[in-house]
Amino acid sequence: MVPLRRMEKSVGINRNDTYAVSDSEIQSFHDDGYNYAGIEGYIIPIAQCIPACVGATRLYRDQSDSMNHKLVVSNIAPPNSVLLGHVYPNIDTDGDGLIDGQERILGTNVNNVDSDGDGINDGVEYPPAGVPVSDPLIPNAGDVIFVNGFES
Ligand SMILES: [Ca+2]
Ligand SMILES: [Ca+2]
Ligand SMILES: [Ca+2]
Repeated sequence: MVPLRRMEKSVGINRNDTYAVSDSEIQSFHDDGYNYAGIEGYIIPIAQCIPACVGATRLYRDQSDSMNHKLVVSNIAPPNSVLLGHVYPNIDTDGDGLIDGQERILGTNVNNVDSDGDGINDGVEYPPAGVPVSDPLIPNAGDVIFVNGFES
């Protein structure tokens, strides 16, 4: 996963946005007057989804308005757009706190809240944000990576 970075540029009372996924894009937009504004989310790089990531959709930067770019989630390229990468819909089939796309990347089961059957839910072992506490695919207490969130 790579960070999707928003960049903004004030033009009078308006604010224009664009989005960058690489250092070279950030530099190029910065040279054009945009300033870094923060991470909007994480996307799967283009090269990791060839030929396709199951269930993922393409994310494009629509540049039809040269100043104010929009994000478009579609498998059909809009005119004047640049493919940034791939995204998964915010769907958590088994309700364990990890969206289906993240479970596919981790190798855990999208239809089972506890893939390794050790009594601890996938989303607890590998929280969507923060530090993983144990391996959601190894069903032993001995697989603990961090105890109470701290390195033991
Ligand atoms: Ca899930
Ligand atoms: Ca699961
Ligand atoms: Ca488990």
